[in-house]
Amino acid sequence: MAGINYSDKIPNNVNLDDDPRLQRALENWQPKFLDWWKELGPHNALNHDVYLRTAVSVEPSGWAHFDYVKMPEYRWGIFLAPAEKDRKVNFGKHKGDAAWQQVPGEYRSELRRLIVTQGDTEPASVEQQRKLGLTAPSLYDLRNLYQVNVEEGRHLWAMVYLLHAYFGRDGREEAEAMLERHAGNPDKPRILQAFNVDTTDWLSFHLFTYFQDRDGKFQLAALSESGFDPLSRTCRFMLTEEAHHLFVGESGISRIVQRTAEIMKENKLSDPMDVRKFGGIDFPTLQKYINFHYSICLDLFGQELSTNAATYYTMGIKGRYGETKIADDHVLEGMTYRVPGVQGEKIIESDEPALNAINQRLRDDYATDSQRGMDGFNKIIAAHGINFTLTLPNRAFHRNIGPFAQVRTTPTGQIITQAEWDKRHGDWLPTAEDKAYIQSLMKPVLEIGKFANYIAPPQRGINRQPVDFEYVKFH
Ligand code: BYC
Ligand code: FE
Ligand code: FE
Repeated sequence: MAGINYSDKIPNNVNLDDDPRLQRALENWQPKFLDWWKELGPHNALNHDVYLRTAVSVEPSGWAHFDYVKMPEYRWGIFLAPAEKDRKVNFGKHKGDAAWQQVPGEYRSELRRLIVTQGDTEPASVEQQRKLGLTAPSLYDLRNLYQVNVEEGRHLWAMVYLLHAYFGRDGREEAEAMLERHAGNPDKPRILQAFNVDTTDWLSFHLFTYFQDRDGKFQLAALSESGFDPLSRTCRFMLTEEAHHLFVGESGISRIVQRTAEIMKENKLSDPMDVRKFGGIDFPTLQKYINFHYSICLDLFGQELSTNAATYYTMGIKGRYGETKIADDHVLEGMTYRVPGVQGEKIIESDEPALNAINQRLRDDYATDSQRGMDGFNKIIAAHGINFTLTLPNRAFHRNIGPFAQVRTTPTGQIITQAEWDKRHGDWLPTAEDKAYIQSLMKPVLEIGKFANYIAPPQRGINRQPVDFEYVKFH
């Protein structure tokens, strides 16, 4: 197992030294990546010293090293999880064959498309979050933002490596295009819609890392089942980084909920909206933001019935979540899966071919995982003796992809008319006024150990450092 080579220009554990052509191609792309980082990475932050972790090993035990780093000097590199001996293709029509170390010619375009779509989201998220550093609620949170940003940059490297190493000339072209599409650019937008929305405030940031990075977790998990072994191995290592992003989101929302609950309890508030008088984020507004972020993330799983997904599965290039742990034949011919849809004025469920329901199954797994954290938030509220329950909206609510894009529904999944939607959507999604209120709270708090009033301090610091540690130093 090759260790990580940090003496190289591009740190890696793939023996880049042995492949001078590939090394040159990547060294050619590297300055373009850095130019992109300087232009569209974290705003005005090139010179900060940030207490960041860097991978020193890909083994599950102790891969992290912590130190102050200026972000443009972060050691972005190429890290694959260790190869699994005699790994097989575990599903689809090649089930039982040896996993592929090269791209099977007949699946080239599908694999490239999946890798490009995955890769495109990574720099997109950095672009979406680039202004947040101006309004951080604390140094601790600022450091977490930057950690997430540099790792999303590394995730781009992971996909660009695959494109360069396995897709020849068109792979190199796709790698260039990753730096040409931009989040929210009307002419050259990012591929998936949820990656074109600006992340304008820290409530949205924490919901982004809770909901949108969780799509990353599930998509990466499905790709890590791939019969194309280099994709599997790179996704497996990416998942270890993803876990931190999800921690940032879940703990961030918990801390906001905690603070709101404290404000309500201390001031004996019965009307939750009164929290605004004390500068907190009231639960009804939080619920609207949850409705927004969750619904746009459900779209990221594609159509409820997808022949693309069936094809990827049968080819053996994208599996299901926890594929090898599922007790079935992993071929799915003739099997069915329950899929929601619309019939007239009603939301119905029907049994559909399991192969066509691969996207839906992943979305269901995602929904279950999303609910788990919500239960935790509700426990915090209940522990303060407050009667309020945060919920995930119905899967039909505010959708843009799949059968539910045709209808308007309430958050509980009642189909309503367009006229009623026009009248009521402000009860369910953030209004201009809600956004203005949240924006009014976004004042930077950069004193060591201090936190903005709308968010509780974390229980502990990063890497056993105290909460009042100087996580970011400015110059
Ligand atoms: N937006 O058959 P369907 C992350 C298109 S997040 C726009 O269901 P498929 C991260 C679709 O392309 C993880 N278009 O599609 C998180 C298709 O077009 P064609 C990102 C959409 O291919 C936070 C048509 O509609 N990774 O890592 O089965 C921070 C039919 O749909 C959308 C991946 O997504 C949409 N939402 O499913 C940083 C994994 N949905 O063929 C990073 C790779 C569908 O008619 N991607 N369409 O022209 C995939 O697996 C698939 O591309 C999708 C779509 C699951 C996204
Ligand atoms: Fe990522
Ligand atoms: Fe992430």
